Amino acid sequence: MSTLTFAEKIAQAENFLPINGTDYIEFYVGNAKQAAHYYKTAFGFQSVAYAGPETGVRDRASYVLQQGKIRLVLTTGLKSDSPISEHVKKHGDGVKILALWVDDAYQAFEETTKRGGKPYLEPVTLTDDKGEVRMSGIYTYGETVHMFIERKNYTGAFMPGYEKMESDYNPEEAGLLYVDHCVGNVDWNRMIPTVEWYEKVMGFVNILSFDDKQINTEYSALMSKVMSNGNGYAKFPINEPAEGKKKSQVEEYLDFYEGEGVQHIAVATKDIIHTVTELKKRGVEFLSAPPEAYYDMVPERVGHIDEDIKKLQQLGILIDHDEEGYLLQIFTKPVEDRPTLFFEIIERHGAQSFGAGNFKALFEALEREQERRGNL
Ligand code: TYF
Ligand code: FE
Repeated sequence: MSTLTFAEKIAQAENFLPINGTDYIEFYVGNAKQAAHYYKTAFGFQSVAYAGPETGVRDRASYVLQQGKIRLVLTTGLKSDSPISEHVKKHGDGVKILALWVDDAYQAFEETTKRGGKPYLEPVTLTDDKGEVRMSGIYTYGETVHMFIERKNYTGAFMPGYEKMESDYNPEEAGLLYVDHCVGNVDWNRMIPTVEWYEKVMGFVNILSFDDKQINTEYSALMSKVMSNGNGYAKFPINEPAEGKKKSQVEEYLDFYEGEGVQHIAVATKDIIHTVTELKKRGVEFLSAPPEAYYDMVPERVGHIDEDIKKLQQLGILIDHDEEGYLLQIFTKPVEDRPTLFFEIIERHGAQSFGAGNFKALFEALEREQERRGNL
């Protein structure tokens, strides 16, 4: 076991790519209008901006939603030959862009491409009467992209090309605050090269690792390494399937996404009991709760927590801890018909880890779903 704290580990990252946080996450979907309605209704996101035919964009429609600091962009292609439609045809609805807020989008492109990053978008400067946004982008795993977004003095709703969107339909927020981490599933034997890519191209460091011996329930074998930038504002765990008794959950994802991609987005809340109660009321489906015995063990396994364990149990919220504190987390079922992307809701009380103590209970719940889908 390493004796370094998380803060000491991330301090070892290089800083040629200063990142201030997640700028937005863009999904390519089959019907952005309906997807936006779902994220507003079910998750409590608010309408912010729109781009599409009405605003002079001919090939796509994009809805920008926000809750706390989390910005989602839901984009659909308007013609079958659009790269967006091609992406949806292959992968189904999924994450195309993990956009990072940087100080300098031109420098970010220069620094990452000279270290081997594959260009997606050469640096551009977008301007309108609200100011200037600069952006560039490189590919990461699969067809997924990291966009680098530099916001100088921009005062518009989102960025040039988008118009502020006012809606008469504004369901209340559910307490989601910021993106905690985004996990990628990569192919067999691709975890190490992907980790090395984040080290070399992005200057990230590996802060945690789980091998298949730690994460091997009856079936759900996988390996995982968490990559972080130097201030911990960008954390990307990378999963690879591992050989188990039956099909790994990561393999199920790869089969249905038809390639590597984003597996889950973890969003933080300060009141997980309120947030999960709200989300359930609005129809968000979560993985089933672990058995009674799991909650009986909590005082012994985790020690004192501020929340009422009975309430956590009723909602199926999981509890874990590390040297620095504890965390509460719960996972939705996939939010598409393909068993691909899902969400994690997380509340941290000091703990900077990812819930390894919950892996057995969590992966058994995941396997119950895999079984129901006939993919075990
Ligand atoms: O991000 C993480 O590492 C945790 C645990 O398929 C996890 O949320 C890892 C793999 C997985 C689901 C959750
Ligand atoms: Fe997670």
